[in-house]
Order: sequence, then structure tokens, then C-alpha cells
Amino acid sequence: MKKHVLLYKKLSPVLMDRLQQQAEVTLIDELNAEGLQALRQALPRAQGLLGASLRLDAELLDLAPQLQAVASVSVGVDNYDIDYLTRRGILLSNTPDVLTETTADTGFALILATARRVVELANMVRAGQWQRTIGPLHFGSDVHGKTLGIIGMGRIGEALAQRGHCGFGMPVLYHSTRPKPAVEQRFNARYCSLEQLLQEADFVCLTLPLTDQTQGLIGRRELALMRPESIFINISRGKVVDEAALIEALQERRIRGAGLDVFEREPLAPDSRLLQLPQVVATPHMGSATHETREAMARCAVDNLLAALAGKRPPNLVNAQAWTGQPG
Ligand code: 8YV
Repeated sequence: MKKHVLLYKKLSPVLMDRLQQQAEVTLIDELNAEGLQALRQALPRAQGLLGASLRLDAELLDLAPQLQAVASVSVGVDNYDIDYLTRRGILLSNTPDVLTETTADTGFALILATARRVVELANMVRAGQWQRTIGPLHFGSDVHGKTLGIIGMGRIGEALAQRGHCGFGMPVLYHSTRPKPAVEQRFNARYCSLEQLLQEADFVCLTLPLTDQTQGLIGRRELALMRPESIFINISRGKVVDEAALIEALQERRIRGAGLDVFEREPLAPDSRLLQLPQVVATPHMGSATHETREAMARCAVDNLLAALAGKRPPNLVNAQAWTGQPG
């Protein structure tokens, strides 16, 4: 008897075919009001869920009494009530590793775009305002040789350190839950306190998960430790930062600029004050958004889900405490 899977993120034909061979699949095309209603109506029959960018809380999952596994097409798991899932014995999996390099590329794209004012100057050319050789008014700042500060030394933080050290000759500072000697050896990185990193780094980059401990980590006090020529980069989660305090620091030119791929509320409101600041490069949470990487993530999520529904431990299990080793 095929198990029932509720899909709230479209899969490629190849992956959809693979899933349908082994499960009865219901697809929610779009997470608009109609789609959410259809999802709620389908939850009572679902043994498996696969998707991303939807808050799965107790209120919603109480509608799914048969649920055995949730496969997130993401590395971040802040959209999930992990304690609730574990209490119910529901296996949550995610897709680490496959998106590491692509997301670190995005981080470096924001470092370069913000430091060299790429978006601002490209828009000037597109608007036909390039009338003469550009001068100091349009100069950006160097990246090579500057100090790269990384807050959160996980897979993505390490990949960012590699880019900075190997590619741009940047001294690397990092702050993390604990020192990582291997990273220090590979990239000549130096572990330091959050305060020291904020004071010394030319680029302050957030690459850490959103948890109860990291929410609001970067607020007014922390931003005040940064230097006027330093640049703030966020490719983690918007809620790690007090966005109003960041806007103030930018408006008062207490920091030079910001490259942001994530925001407190997404999509970012068109009237956000961030979008009125030319020294801000804002991108639409595109960290892992390449054809290759999103297909690899979806493939990883399908592998995780099919393993869980077959009573096997998913390769990327998030809540190990929920694993009893008994077939579902
Ligand atoms: C996307 C991400 O939001 O993996 C994550 O945690 O933030 C990004 O890759 C996610 O993959 C949604 O599809």
C-alpha cells in the first residue's frame, strides 16, 4: 500500500516521477490562500510532507494524525517546531551540504557587489547617466586583502572563509559556538569574540542558523561596534538582525553598506526603508537559488522522505531523538 505524500513545492518531472512510483502524491501548486486551504484539507491523509518556506507548527500539524516524516528542501529548519515533531515521533530531514558552495558564492557576490557598488553603478549606466569617466563620488572600496569576519563557522561559513582566504588574500576572523582548529589551520583563521570581530572586520558576514539563541543577535549595541568603513552581509536569516537598528546605522553612516539576502519579513516590502538606501544591495533570498543546486536539494529531500517512509533512517535527519529504529 503506497503511502500518501503531500508536496508543497513543485518537483522536476524526473523527481516527481520517482516519488510517484513509490508514493501517492498530492501537489499543492502554490502556497496562496487557496493552496493553504487545500493543504489543510489534505493533511489528514498525509504520511509524508515535502517542501519549504512554510511554517509548520502544532496548529497545522495537529491536522495530520498519520504524519511520519517531513522533508524540508532547505538547510535552515527554523520553520519547524522541532520539539513538537520529536514528541510525535515525526522525522524531520533537511538538505545540508548540497547547497553549501552555492550559498557561499551568493555571500561573496554580495561582498563584491556591496563593496564595489555594482548594482548602484550598473543602474546608473542603464539609466543613461554615465556621462564621463567616473570619479571619487562613484568609487567603491577594495575587497582583496581586507579582513573578512564570519559569524557562524558551519559549512557555509567555512566555504566563505575559503573564498576569502584562497581567492582574495583576506585575513579571516570568526566567531562561533566554539573554536574550530581545522578551519584555523586551513584558512589561517582566527577565533575571536563577537565584539572583537565587529570592531576589527571590514566585512561582517552572518552565516549562522536562526535559533532562540541567535534571534536578534545583531542589534543596536553590536552594530555600534562596527566601523564607518565596514560592510554588513547577511545570508543567514533576517531575524538574526534588528532590521530597524541596521537601517539606522546605515542612514547615520555608522557603517558603509549592507548586502542582504534575507529579511525580518519576506518578501521584503516594496516600501522598506532599506530599499531607499543606495548603499544597500538587497536580493530575494536567492542563497541557494541556482538550477543545479535547487535540483540537488530537491533530490536530497526526496531521498530523505522515501527512506523515512520505508522505515529507514533518513540520510539527513534533523531530530535524531525522534528516530526509534522501528519501521514506520
Ligand atoms: C531557501 C534556505 O530558502 O536552505 C535554506 O535554509 O534558506 C534557502 O536555500 C530554501 O532552500 C527554500 O527553498
